[in-house]
Amino acid sequence: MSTTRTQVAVIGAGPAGLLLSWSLRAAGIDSVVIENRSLEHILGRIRAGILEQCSVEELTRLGLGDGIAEHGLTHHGIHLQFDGQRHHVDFHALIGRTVTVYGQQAVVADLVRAHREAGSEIVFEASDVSLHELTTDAPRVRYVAGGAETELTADFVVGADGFHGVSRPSIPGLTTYQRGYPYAWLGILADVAPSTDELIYCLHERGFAMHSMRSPEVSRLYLQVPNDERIENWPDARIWDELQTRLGVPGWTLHEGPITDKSITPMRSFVSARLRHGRLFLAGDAGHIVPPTGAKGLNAAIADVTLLARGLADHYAGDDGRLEAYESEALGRQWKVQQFSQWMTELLHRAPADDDSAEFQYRSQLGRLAYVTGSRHAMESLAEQYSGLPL
Ligand code: RFL
Ligand code: PHB
Repeated sequence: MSTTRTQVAVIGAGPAGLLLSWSLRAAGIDSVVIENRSLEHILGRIRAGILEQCSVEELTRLGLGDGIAEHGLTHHGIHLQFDGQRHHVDFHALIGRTVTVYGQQAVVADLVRAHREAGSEIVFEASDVSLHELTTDAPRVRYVAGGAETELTADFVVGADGFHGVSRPSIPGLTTYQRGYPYAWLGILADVAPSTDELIYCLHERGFAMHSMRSPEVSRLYLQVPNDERIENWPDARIWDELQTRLGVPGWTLHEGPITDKSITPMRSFVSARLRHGRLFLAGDAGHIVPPTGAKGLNAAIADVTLLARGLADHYAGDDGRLEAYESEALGRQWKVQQFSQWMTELLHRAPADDDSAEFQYRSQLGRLAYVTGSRHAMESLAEQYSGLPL
């Protein structure tokens, strides 16, 4: 077994791990990123689409803003559609803030390019990753890469290995809080110009639908489907028919095009009661998951990493205050994000027909949507939360 050393061992090369390692490099701190999948796999993953204003500012501050400036689409608000009518909520007019459409895939590609140019150490296709001696001041990570077993000793280990990673299960006796939802999202990417200027979130009698986008040439659309739905039941023509039905309003056309990707994602709210165990810190989806309706998962990962990078930089400068505060600050922020994501989700999804309060809930949701789109205070609150809490 070979042995090696770094200051911070980062588990996972998703947006959280790659950004943390990049931030640490900017602060003169060494790190090694250990990822169990291949580079091609992480570059091919299609996920989030919306960056909050603070996320854009943080990425730009770290020298990662060129792609966003060139290809990001600045949106001043969103459309909320219900009862066959579309209402625009103008965040910029309400509170002077915006969001940016820029795919997580592009964020990851920008990070990989920057790391490559800087010569960062990222180990891909590492297997058997395990964490050891986390409550000592010399925690270790063992893994196998290229057939060789390595033990990496560090000052700190950061678990940025997503919901299914090894880091969170390495915390003994951990309490977690969670809830599931009785529906899932069927998402497609299509080679067709978006039919809308800004995102449409729609509650229809037949369920939620959303029109998002990736670029002026590529649309991203979602449909609420039952939890146990199989993708084989959704040939392309059925997907477009259902999108036409749910999103259609008089005088507007949803343009169809070739579907290049389709997948079904279950929904979950999840928070780990702890984000720290000795010298292990959790960041991003490793510590919490939100349903995607509020567009918060990627942004929460960026927020965690921003807080953690500040704490680690201060630690190496001799001040542990912000590192000690990381867990409570990140969790405090996360619970605000959780309640918003849950609120958006329950506002816009149709309860399943076998729920005997489904019809009551639907009408109550329509009332809530009518209130939100009719009240400046409610729209300001939505705008403030959707465009992102300050970092
Ligand atoms: P990731 O992206 O899951 O990365 C974790 C990395 O760790 C690796 N890994 C391991 N590495 C080493 N050893 C192990 N044992 C490992 N186990 C796992 C994995 O291979 C992976 O590379 O977590 P991270 O970095 O915390 O980032 C979180 C975001 O990916 C996630 O929150 C968002 O994608 C959520 N999300 C959205 N967030 C937004 O902010 N805005 C959105 O519009 C938005 N839309 C979405 C979404 C997520 C979706 N899905 C598919 C879950 C839409 C969808 C459909
Ligand atoms: C996306 O474009 O993939 C997207 C946008 C907004 C959401 C979720 C996903 O709330």
